[in-house]
Amino acid sequence: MNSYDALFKQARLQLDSLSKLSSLKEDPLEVMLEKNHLDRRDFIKWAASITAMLALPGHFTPLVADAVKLADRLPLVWLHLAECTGCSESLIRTDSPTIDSLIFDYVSLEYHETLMAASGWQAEENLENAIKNYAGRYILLIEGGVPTAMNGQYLTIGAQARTGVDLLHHAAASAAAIFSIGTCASFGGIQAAAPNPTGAKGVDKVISKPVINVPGCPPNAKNIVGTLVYFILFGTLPAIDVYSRPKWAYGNRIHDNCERRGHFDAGEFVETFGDGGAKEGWCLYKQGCKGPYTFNNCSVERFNQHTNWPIGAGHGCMGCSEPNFWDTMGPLEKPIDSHLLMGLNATADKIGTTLLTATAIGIGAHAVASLFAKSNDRNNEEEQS
Ligand code: FSX
Ligand code: SF4
Ligand code: F3S
Repeated sequence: MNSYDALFKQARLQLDSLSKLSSLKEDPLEVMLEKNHLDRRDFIKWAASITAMLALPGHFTPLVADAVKLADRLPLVWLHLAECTGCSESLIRTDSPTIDSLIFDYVSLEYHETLMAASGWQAEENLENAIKNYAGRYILLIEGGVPTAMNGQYLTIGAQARTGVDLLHHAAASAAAIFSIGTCASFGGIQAAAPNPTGAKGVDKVISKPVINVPGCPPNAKNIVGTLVYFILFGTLPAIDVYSRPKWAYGNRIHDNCERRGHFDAGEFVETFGDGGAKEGWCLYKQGCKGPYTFNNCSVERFNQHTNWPIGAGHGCMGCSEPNFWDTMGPLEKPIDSHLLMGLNATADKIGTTLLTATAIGIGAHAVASLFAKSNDRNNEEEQS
């Protein structure tokens, strides 16, 4: 049996056991799609694109479709901590409902501070009921960093003024799976930028259970939905990289799949925003693009119903899915200091051949990787002290 056969079997067993649970929604998915003028063909096309995105072979498409239909069996709890709500916006703000956003109507979202109708005591009661009634079964999604200084007092929520860190521990204790949605929940985000007065941290630095990080400021809606579908499909967490990001989404560098890469290799750079090179769509490296040091799938999946993405719109990547990017990727519109990157910037002026470029970028990426490793070591030391 090859590994895909084993995965296929695992998914079939998982879906069979999910189908025995009762639905938490009134209408099946088909009815919801119909109400939004989407037909079965749209849905299957979408399921095929999710299957490809998860790096699964095409014959998994019917299983992915079944997994989505069974998404109404799993309750979701979504906590907001220190952040701007951009992650939720990324998912739901579209001019017409997409299947990605509809899936979040279809799952049983038991608690989400910005989407639920309830407020005040009623909202707090909803959260407690979800935690109690679905213990061991709900998926916990966290948006936002966790302020830990002053016993977490920098963030209090609700009438009882519970701290974010306390709510997180409480909700995480009985969760079946925990996803950190966005760079804030994954790595602390802008709140954790130096000097980090609130002691903001990523979720996995605060709780001891396994956490899947889905970073990006904000993350692509497709990466949020794909992570959810993967868990429903297999009942397990996906293969992850060193920063606990799913490899299917964060396994490649922006630079490797960038539409401007040919211009980088040819030494054709935008020298100032709005110049002739900018009009020709040349490489944004000299305008501070951090695509060579950033792992994400934006160039392939794009944003806003696949219309565009930062580099397509004419601005460099800011490295928003990397740990500590506010501190390590600045200045945002200039190349990282040459002393840091061992001469990559000097080389960019002279290059014209792919070989030289690839070598230079290899050195640069390695230098940044070591920088992150050092900065992570520093964080760990701080935590232990
Ligand atoms: Fe904002 Fe989310 Fe950035 Fe953070 O996205 S878009 S500050 S990652 O937590 O709301
Ligand atoms: Fe694309 Fe940025 Fe790489 Fe240039 S440096 S090819 S704009 S990712
Ligand atoms: Fe972020 Fe760069 Fe993508 S800034 S959205 S990782 S192109």
